[in-house]
Amino acid sequence: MMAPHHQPRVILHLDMDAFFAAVEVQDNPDLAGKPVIIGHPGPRGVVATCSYEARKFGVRSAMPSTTALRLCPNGIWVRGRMERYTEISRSIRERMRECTPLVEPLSIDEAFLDLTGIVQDLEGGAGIGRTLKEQIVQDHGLTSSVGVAPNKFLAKIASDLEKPDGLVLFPMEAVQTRLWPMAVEKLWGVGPKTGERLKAGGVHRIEGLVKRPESAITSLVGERAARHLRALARGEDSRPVVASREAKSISSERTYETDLTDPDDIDRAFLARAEHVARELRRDHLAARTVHIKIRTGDFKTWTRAATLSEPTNLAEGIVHEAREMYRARIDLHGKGVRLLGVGVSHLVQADSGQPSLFPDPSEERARKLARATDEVRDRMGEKSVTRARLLKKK
Ligand code: TTP
Ligand code: MG
Repeated sequence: MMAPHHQPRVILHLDMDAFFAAVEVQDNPDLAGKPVIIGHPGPRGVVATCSYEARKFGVRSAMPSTTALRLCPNGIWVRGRMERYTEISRSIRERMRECTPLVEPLSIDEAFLDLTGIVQDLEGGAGIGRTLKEQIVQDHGLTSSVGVAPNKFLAKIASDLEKPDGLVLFPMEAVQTRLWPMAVEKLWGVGPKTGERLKAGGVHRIEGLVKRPESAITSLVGERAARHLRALARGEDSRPVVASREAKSISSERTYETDLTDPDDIDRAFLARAEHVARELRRDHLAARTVHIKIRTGDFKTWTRAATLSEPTNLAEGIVHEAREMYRARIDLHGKGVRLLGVGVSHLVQADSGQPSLFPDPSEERARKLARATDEVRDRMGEKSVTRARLLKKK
């Protein structure tokens, strides 16, 4: 049942504390109380996360390992074990789904739950939060932090307020006292650029967005962003909690007038389909865990293959890499040409958590920036305006 619109909602956000590091400590008690850093300490490595003991030295997620080594020379480095974290993440999600079917995972260690109609008020939501936290301790020995509020934005702000092991209720009345003093960067959608522009205009704290006249904010960041940010600053956010779209899929296929036989043409065809799918994903703020391909030859024989990525992506690069790999290694056309070629994705997850990627790497960051830039141009100039050089190149 959908709740009537006027009924205040009860939204819960849960985020695990120092997730990867806490799992390693749990699985190896020798590490307890020590500065544990997850990542590879080599010159090109980055920190995935670290224990709170290591944070005291200034070590942070996404920091170059060389910096972390300098800040915390006695840190204990542990290679990440993604399968283990995924396994625990799934089990926690199951616990969440015992509370409500409306669970929206944001990343491997956080999710929103819509408890409207299941509990009466925020207090009731906090009760569920307490139970969930206890269950996760019992199941896995891990602590988490929970925020309960009338919407997603405030719930996420709240879960961060008393980390680790926090449980914070954030009613509308707390907006002035607890939200307004925060730095503008705390708002969803304020990246470094927007942050700079706001600060250059003298808006440092969230309060400034509300207290200044709307026209002043519009002149700094444009009309759309101004409206969006001012609503958040007032504590308003009407986005619904959307149950995980793991069942949904997106695909793109094309039939060719003459069968493709040249490996370069086939490579290009994969890229074109992957670009299409990646763009759809980004448009819906989704990322995919599984890539599918479909190939049909002139004699109507059809092959389908699927593979799961180590982490979700919405970039053409990641999708096409996996697609070509499956084609090369797992399909043998016996010399026949390709009549139809399709690329699809499934196991979709929300991509707009504002969190940098797990194990970020520079080439992926570049690809992400490029995708963002071409999306922007296409939004303004139309779908056909930007095409990868690789697509046009005719050998
Ligand atoms: P976070 O929830 O951002 O961090 P955390 O759980 O380690 O610590 P906190 O107590 O502050 O919530 O991210 C969850 C996991 O995702 C984290 O344990 C490791 C991974 N991660 C990366 O691999 N790279 C990153 O840049 C970030 C931010 C997280
Ligand atoms: Mg976390």
